[in-house]
Amino acid sequence: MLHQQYFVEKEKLQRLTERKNRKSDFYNGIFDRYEDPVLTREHIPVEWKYDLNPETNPYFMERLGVNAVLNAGAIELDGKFYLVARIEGNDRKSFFGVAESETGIDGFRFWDEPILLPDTCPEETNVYDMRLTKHEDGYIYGVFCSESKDTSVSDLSAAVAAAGIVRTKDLKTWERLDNLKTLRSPQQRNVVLHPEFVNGKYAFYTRPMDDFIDTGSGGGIGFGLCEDIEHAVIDEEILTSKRRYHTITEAKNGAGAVPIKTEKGWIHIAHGVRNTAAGLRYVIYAFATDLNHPEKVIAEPSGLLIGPMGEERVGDVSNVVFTNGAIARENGEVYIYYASSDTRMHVATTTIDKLLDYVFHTPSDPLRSVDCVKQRIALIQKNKEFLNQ
Ligand code: M1P
Repeated sequence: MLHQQYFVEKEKLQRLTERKNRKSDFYNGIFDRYEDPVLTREHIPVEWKYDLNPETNPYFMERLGVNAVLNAGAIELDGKFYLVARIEGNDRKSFFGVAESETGIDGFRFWDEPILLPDTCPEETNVYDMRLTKHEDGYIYGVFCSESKDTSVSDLSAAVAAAGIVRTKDLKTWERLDNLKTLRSPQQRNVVLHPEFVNGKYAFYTRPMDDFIDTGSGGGIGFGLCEDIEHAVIDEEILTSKRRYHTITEAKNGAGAVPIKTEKGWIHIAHGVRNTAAGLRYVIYAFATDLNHPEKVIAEPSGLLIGPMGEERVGDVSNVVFTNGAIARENGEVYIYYASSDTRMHVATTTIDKLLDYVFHTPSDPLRSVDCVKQRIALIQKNKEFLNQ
């Protein structure tokens, strides 16, 4: 007989997935925030955590707990919203699971089982942060971080990050391709595949790094081309959005969602990191690149688009918001999925029109306090003139 608590846990999960999510009263005219997260560890099916047999689990104990659900890739297929979330077990290892929803703001349910990726890299210890690209070649590609122990040094926590690549047509059957090789960067994380060919080649946004945590000499988000997606090799990486002193990207930055194509350019939603006395602070920012040269930045508004607020500020890695998935619909709606503090997933909604207005009409960062004050006084004076008309 099933343990009584099984029904209690099932009922809790049912209530959670049926709960309607509402816009919060947050306002900035750019995007809407929502009252509830869209995916949390509480969304994990009971069968993924408990052994239901009372003979082998008499106390109905969690056998394989889940610590966090975060950093999800996102895609729309046949009008439904899909997230491929990073699920971190209590054992610190991450894996991927597909959750689907009709609305994109609530009702996300995980499929029956997590994704079992083809095991082609024996040295790979951890996988996380998949970006999903609907490529014009007809495949859906998943590019994720493939992490292995760095055996060349004695430090137990030393690791090597590389970009793993899988592809699918239905999010069910996954084919693993070779990890991306970047000949001039020893480590890679936050790699995103561009949805179109560029000069007949596959194009990747990269994040050149000297080290697992520090980007070192890596100057920002990179961009490189490769001929063969099945054995992807990038020789030269050129810089797109650069890190800058005393900005939100000073410590590092990285590509986030797959860029959104608009009539005025590609809109990128990325993350920027700065250091503080309380540790690294991660925020989300946006910029636009040229339609024909997706590596060339043509607009970069000042500062952050989304910063951690309220309860978002606290979690396993506090003071972090991070995105690796957004859905832009035919009707112009945009759903930006972001994780807070490496713990849970949220959605922010906006439109292509609003994002374009934001990216092209928000002033850029003048990089010095005195010039920032001048920028603000110019706005105030313009408003005075307008009000006195
Ligand atoms: O802990 C915050 C984020 O740290 C990493 O991002 P980056 O490579 O820019 O430092 C990633 O590991 C990410 O998963 C994590 O959310």
